[in-house]
Amino acid sequence: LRYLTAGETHGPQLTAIIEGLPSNMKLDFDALNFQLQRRQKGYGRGRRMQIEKDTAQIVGGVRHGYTTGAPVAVVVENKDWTHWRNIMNIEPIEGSDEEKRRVHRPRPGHADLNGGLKYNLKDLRNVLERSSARETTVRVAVGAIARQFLEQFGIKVAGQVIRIGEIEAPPHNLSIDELIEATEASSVRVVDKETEKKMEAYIDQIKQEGDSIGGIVECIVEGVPIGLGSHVQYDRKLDGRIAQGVMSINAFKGVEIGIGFEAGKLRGSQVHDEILYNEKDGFTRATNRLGGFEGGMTNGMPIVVRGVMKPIPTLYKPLQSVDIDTKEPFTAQVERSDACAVPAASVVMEHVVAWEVAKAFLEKFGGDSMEEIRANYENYKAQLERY
Ligand code: EPS
Repeated sequence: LRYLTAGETHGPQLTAIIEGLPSNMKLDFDALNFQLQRRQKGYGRGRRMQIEKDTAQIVGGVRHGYTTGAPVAVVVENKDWTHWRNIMNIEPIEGSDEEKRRVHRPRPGHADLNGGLKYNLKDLRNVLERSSARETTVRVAVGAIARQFLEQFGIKVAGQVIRIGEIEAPPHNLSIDELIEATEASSVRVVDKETEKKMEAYIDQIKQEGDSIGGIVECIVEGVPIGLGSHVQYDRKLDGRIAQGVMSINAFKGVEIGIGFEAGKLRGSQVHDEILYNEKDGFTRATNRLGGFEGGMTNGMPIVVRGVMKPIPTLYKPLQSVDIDTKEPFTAQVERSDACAVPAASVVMEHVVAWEVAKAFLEKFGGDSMEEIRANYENYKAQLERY
């Protein structure tokens, strides 16, 4: 299972091609678009989200609502493109004002300068258009398909915001369904209403000061069978692959599984999850500090992943930089940005994690049709019971 994406933030569309999905998988188009809408929400988003109405068009690999086993092609239009037609035109245009609109002032924290130097591009728009977090739209579309696949095997994915800047959400012990319901009803994807109010006020303050703010998000995957991923080779360790996926989300600077960095402060006896057994559930764990992983394999406990997002670097409050033409210093001035995109990033992370889990699931139970995969899965479950 693999996919590639293409498309620019102000180009006509974002495109993804997914290869390796089985045949006979029912696709719920409304559920797919619901995930795209979730990504667009969140307190602290900028004006761009009022322009976009993200919907996925499937343009290959699906017929009468079911996958055929052929590559699935997904397209999401950029409504904002109509305002950028000339600047983003693919063919050269006569009398183009493109030179005047050239971006030559790199923003600290963005891909602008590194990308310009590396690809030898003197218009930094050619870098920023692709490095924009707009691309996460189509990654959510892809992940939403993976999520639907997982749901057919009783696997559920949830996400929540743990921190925005100085404000931390208190712990809770909701079930995954309750968590999904509570975060869905929150503007900042937290359970606690008091925290939600504090976070909103905090984001307002940050915005007013011309600044931006990041945070920490968590993803939980429940219903995962024991044994996804493998200890035998570095690139088969599923926790490692999830970490790569999460780090690849725009602006993410760190990942942890389970108690993560806390493990460096505690003793072995305080970290490891004791093994229990009962007739009904088989082998279980007393706790889940290791976030569902031992030896790069799932252990049947929920997968718990956290990621930290840095504040968005496009600031109203200018930072010092250097013009690539004149080599003179300047302070960047911008027009449009998200003061906080942490709630949206939480939705993105759910889908990035769902993708990695679906991929590992297909590697273990792989088959060309849903029927074949289901038979392999049932067979493995029976084997676990007999063990
Ligand atoms: C982004 C900048 C903003 C965000 C964008 C990511 O876009 P624009 O430059 O058009 O105002 O709104 O996010 C999205 C478009 C999106 O769909 O999430 C950036 O520089 O990364």
